[in-house]
Amino acid sequence: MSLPPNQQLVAPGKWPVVGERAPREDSAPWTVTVSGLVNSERTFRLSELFRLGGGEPYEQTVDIHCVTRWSKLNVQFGGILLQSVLNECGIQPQARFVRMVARSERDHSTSLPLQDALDLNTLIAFSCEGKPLETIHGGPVRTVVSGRYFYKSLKWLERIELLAEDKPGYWESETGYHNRADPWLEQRYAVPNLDRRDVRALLSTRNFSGRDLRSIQAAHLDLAGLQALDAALRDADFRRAILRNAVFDGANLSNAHFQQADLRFASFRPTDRQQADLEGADFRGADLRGAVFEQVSLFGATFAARSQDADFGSALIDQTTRFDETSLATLEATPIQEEYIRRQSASR
Ligand SMILES: Nc1nc2c(c(=O)[nH]1)N[C@H]1C(S)=C(S)[C@@H](COP(=O)(O)O)O[C@H]1N2
Ligand SMILES: [Mo]
Repeated sequence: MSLPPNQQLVAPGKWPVVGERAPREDSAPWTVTVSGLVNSERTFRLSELFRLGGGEPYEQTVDIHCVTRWSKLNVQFGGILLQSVLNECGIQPQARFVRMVARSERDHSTSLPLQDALDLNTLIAFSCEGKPLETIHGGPVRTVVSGRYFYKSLKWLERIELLAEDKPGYWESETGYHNRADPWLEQRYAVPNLDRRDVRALLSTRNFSGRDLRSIQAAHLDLAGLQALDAALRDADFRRAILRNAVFDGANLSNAHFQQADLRFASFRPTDRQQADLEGADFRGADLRGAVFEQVSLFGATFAARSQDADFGSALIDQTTRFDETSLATLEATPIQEEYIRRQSASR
């Protein structure tokens, strides 16, 4: 079994839902349109699309790696290769990128270099483990790209465009997720350009509230009492930082690095605007005594050291650390983490 760096397995049978939960409501029959740099633009009804494969679905076993650090291995999808659909339409020589657009409220999209998409055997999937794909996981039709973080696999496929220039997708442009997304190289985030002087000034005020400070480097710093309400702090590096009494209410801390940080009496609660988000955050070796977690999402977060990495211990949690049931429920897919927290917070 092989897992890319800093991923953890979900419990057998679990498959977390990430991002949008349903397609756009639309009474028109489902079609998939191929447009852009193709010889003939085509709109396929689903039955036509399925038949392109020659009647038999193309079966592919895929390892799912979510950027928020959970993985699910050996999932069998059935469908038709993107290559087969594009062959049907004729690829023009100037085509360099393929963009997939969803039938969803926000016209969710993602893109890949065309050559990568073909080399990775991108699948247009309509079944999973021999059953029709569930709506919540992208049914009736989604793409599945093996060898990339799962945000490159689009749910509810409605449009495929071949382009000469890239048009980065929803997560890639809104959230700063890496456009290449290779899990083996941990390409989770593109590095944003924060002005170094601004950052230094902010660090000295210890007030991050409302700021966009994705991927900020704050390892080893003394930030006791930090105010970070509603701050955007995805991928922030707080390793070994002193964050005693820090207020992270409403902050987005997905994939933040808190290894060995001092988080005594820190708070992760909702604000009027939003709940705090700790998906994929890493708390190994952090001191969480007196810390409060209320209505936060903890999908993929790590508290208990995983067996494959001995470099950090587990988080220090005791009966003074408070997790509400809503927060603990989000760890359902990784019961090892949930059990660790329950055991430690019950201990004396
Ligand atoms: N249409 C659409 N596709 C999407 C997303 C989304 O929000 N909308 N989220 C992406 C992300 S981040 C992941 S991890 C996977 C999640 O798929 P799942 O919900 O079936 O696990 O879908 C990807 N495709
Ligand atoms: Mo994801």
